[in-house]
Amino acid sequence: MTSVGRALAILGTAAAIHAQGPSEANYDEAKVGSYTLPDPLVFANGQPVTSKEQWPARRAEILALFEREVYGKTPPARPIEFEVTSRDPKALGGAATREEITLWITGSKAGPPLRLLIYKPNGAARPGVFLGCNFGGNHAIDADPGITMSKSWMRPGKGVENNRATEATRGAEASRWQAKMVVARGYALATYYYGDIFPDHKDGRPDSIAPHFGREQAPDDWNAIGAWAYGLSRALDYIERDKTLDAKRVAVLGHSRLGKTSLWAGARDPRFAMVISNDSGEDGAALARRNYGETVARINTSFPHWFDGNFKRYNGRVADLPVDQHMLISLIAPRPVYVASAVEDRWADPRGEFLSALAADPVYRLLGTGGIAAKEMPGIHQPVGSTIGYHIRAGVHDVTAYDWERFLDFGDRHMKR
Ligand code: GTR
Repeated sequence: MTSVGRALAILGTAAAIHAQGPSEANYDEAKVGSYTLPDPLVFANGQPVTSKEQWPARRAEILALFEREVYGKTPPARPIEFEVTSRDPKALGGAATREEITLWITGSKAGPPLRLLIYKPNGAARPGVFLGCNFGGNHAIDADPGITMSKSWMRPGKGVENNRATEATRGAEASRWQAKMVVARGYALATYYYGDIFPDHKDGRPDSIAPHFGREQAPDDWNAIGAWAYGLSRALDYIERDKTLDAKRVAVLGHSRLGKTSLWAGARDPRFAMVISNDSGEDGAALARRNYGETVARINTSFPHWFDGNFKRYNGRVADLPVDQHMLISLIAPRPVYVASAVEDRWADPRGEFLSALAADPVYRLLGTGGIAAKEMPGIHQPVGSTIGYHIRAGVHDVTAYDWERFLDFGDRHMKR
């Protein structure tokens, strides 16, 4: 190898390490160590939960722990106001009707608005909906030139200049949204830009919806993930008002930090009929106690604005957490939940995502569902599950057509009218 070739190879390795996260992370299964998970089916006072009638009381305990120690407390919902700002009945080559709706979600028109984009399949009567936040602005989810460009603050990235999206980002995330596939399968697709609700940087809070709820920032106050999830519930309020959509069949989904968000939204708001986590990793689907990939200390350092103040107390002390992420999945029971991983997404700990889904199985069984219906982590492209679905696919941290096909199949199984 020439010296230039060697230098490039080294650079390539450095880039690969960066993509996976900082080098202090453990990627050695032999070094994961042992851990004991808190039991979702034992009350705080040590009494076991033995019947499904007892579950709501235990569920309330677990929800309160996640609110206090992890994601922060969400203020009570305020009524929405909205305005439909555009409508095109011949979108996506005539397959869908595209609508844009501005929602005010802070109880007045003072706070930052949420701009919802919906594609409704033409010819489908009251379709179910796949709803999730997007990373790049609504205009990035499809090349459709009729989508309004986001003017909100954006993290640096390709086609983003001075923290604003440029035309170059139109359709940039189309492969992650598969709008045509979703409507062809008879579902509506609804999404909003997460940065509208809480700009995703450590100083984003003053420009978020949070100050409009008038609370001082207490250690258990909500933060970015709580606010993004609140937006999902308000989008569901709107879907309930739109009688052309079936609000009883809404799947909430998200990728990565937005997968953490969809799990939290689905855990809090039982109106979501189904919940999907894609590559949500640390403090999403993956077990926090498993020392593999990203850690609690790392995430709280990189993203201090995602979780509440109390959560920082668990940096380097995960064994002291009164919850782990299988209990977050348990909060969704008995509603269907789907967890998706990718082999090369080691930072998110694919095995930890599976084991968390598996550890929620006893709750799903107690509530009379089929649970995960698997004992071992399946191989690549071998989806498993009954009421808890799981797959691991080849490739990197992303949302792909393969993932969407599985989500839609799962939707067909559980959200058929
Ligand atoms: C990473 C973060 C992950 C995941 C990811 C993403 O940097 O460490 O927890 O959320 O970002 O959202 O893409």
